[in-house]
Amino acid sequence: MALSLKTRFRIRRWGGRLLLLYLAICAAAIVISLNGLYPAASHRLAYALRDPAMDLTQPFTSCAAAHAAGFYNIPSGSKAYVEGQDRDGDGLACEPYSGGGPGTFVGAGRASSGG
Ligand SMILES: [Ca+2]
Repeated sequence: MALSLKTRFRIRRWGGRLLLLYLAICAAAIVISLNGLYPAASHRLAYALRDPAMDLTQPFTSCAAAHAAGFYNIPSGSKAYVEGQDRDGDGLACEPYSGGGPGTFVGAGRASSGG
């Protein structure tokens, strides 16, 4: 059975669209799976997408969001510093809840630890 040139073109065109749809579904499934497995990564990704330079030019909405993204001890000189997120007023916001948290501040070329 010989297909006409027009029919073969249609099949090829729809095949390409189906392939793109299949790839989009696979990408969505991967993102959803990773989001479930690594929620901290999704917070960091969301922040990275909002701020491509990852230099913390904007404050986090809460310390929980900062911690979920792996940021602690945000110094008062940073644009990400929010006075309301510095409970003890020592110039470091979003400190670990109990000494020696796992995260470090990486914005503005500074790193700090402790409270
Ligand atoms: Ca503090």
